[in-house]
Amino acid sequence: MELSSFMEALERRNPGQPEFLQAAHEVAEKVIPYINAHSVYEEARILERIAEPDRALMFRVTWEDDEGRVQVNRGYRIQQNNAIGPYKGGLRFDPSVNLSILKFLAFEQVFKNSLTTLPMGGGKGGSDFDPKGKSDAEVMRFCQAFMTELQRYIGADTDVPAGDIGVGGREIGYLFGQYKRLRNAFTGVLTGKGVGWGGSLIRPEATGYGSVYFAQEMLRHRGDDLEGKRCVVSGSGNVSQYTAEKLLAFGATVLTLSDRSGMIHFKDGLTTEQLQAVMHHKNEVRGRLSDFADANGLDFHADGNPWSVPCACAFPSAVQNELADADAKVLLDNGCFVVSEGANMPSTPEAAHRFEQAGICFGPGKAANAGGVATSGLEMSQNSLRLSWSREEVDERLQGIMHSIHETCVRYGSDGDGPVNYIKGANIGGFVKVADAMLAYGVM
Ligand code: NDP
Ligand code: 2IT
Repeated sequence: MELSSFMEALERRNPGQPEFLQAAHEVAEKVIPYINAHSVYEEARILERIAEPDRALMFRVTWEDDEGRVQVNRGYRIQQNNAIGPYKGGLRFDPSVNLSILKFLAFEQVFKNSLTTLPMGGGKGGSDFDPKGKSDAEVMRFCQAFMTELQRYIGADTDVPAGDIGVGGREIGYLFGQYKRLRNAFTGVLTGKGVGWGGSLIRPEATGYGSVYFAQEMLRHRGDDLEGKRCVVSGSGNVSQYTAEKLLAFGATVLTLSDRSGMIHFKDGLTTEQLQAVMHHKNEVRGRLSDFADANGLDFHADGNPWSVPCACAFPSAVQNELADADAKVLLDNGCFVVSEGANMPSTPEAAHRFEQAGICFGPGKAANAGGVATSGLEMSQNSLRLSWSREEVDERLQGIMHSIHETCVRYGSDGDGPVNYIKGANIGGFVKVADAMLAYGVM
C-alpha cells in the first residue's frame, strides 16, 4: 500500500475538504508503513474503511431570533466509526463549521478515543450557528431546534455528543433538556452535563488538565518536570483555562492567553487571581480579551500570537492550524522543547514536521487532549452505574488514562535510542485496536 495512491483516491472522493485530507494524510503517513508490515490490515482495506464515515448526516435547523426573524442554519453529525463503542465526540458551533472541518474532527476522534482505553467510537457534529452576540433565549431556541433534528440519530448506546468550540455547559443544558423532553427519557445521551443532572466532576477541567498531565508524562520520560517551566498557552476558552490552572498548580509560569481579538502577554506570569478574572470575563461576561486587557492595564497584542514569547513549553489550545511553520521555527529558536496540543490539529503539517525533526516532546492532539473525551467516557460509565464518583476518583482515573496513553505512544513510537515519536506512536497505537475489532467483524 502506498501513501500517494491512498491519498490520491481520498482526494478524488473528497474534493474541497482540505482539513479532512490534512488529518487523513497525517495518520496515513504513519500508519501505512505499519500496515505494510502487517498485511492482514491491507487485505481487509481497514484504513480505507476508517477514512469513509459510516454516515454523514446534514440537516436544516430553523429557529426564530429575538426580533421574530426566521433564521436558517445547517446542522451536522458525522458518525465516523463505531467498531469499539458508540460514536462519541463533540459538537462545534462556529460560523467556520463545514463538512471538511467536522470530517477531520470525526476522523481524529476515532484514533483519540481508541487511545483512551475506553470503549468509544468516533464522531463529531455541530453547526455554522454563531453563539457570539446571541441572547440566552436565542441560543436556547437554536439548541432546541438543533436537537429536534439530531435526536433521531443519537442515543446513549448509539452516539453520545458533547461540547467543543462554542458548546459549553449552557448549550449542553439546552440540548439535553430538549432530548429529554422529546424522548421522555433521562439517559446518558450527552456528556459535559451539569453535576446535578448526570454530569461528572472534573469533566469541565479534563481536557486542560489532561494536556498538562500529558506534558508532564513527556517531561518525566526525559527525567524532567514542569515545575518552574515558562509556558505559553493559546486560546482562553475551556481547554486553555484549565490548562493554565493546572500549570499554575504544578508550579509552572503561564506567560500568555489569547482569543480572536489577540494575545495578552503576562510578563511576570499569570496569577491565580488574574486567571479567575479571565474565567469570569470569558464564561460569564462572554467578552473579548482586548477589553479585559484594556480594563486591567495588561500588555495586549492585537496581531500577536503566543508563539513569539520565549518559553520552554507551548500549549496550543484554540483552533486547527493556529501554529504555522514560521511559528514552530520561532518556538524552537527560543528553546521550546515541549508542545502539548490541547486543540485538535493546531499545528500545520509543516510545523508538526519541524517539531518531529527537532526531536522535541511533541504531543499531538489525539494523545495530548484525549483527557476530555476520556472523562466523557467516565461520565458515561457513571450514568450507566447511576452513580457519581468523587473529584479525587475521577481525577485519579484521568491521570491513569493519560499515563497509559503516554505508554502506548512510547510503545509504538520508539525508534531505538532516539526520542519518542509521539505522532507515530499515537497514530499506530490508536489504529491497532480499531483495526483489530473491524477484522473480527468481517466485511461490512
Ligand atoms: P471554547 O469555545 O471554550 O474556546 C475556544 C477558544 O479558542 C477561544 O478562546 C476562542 O476565542 C479561540 N478561537 C476559536 N477559534 C479561533 C480562531 N479562528 N482564531 C483564534 N482563536 C480562536 O472551545 P474549547 O476550549 O472547548 O476548544 C478549544 C480547542 O480544543 C478546539 O480545537 C477543540 O476542538 C479542542 N478540544 C476541546 C475539548 C473539550 O473538551 N472542550 C476536548 C479536546 C479538544 P474567542 O473567545 O475569541 O472565541
Ligand atoms: O475533541 C474532543 O475530543 C472533544 N471535543 C470532546 C469530545 C467528548 O465527547 O467529550
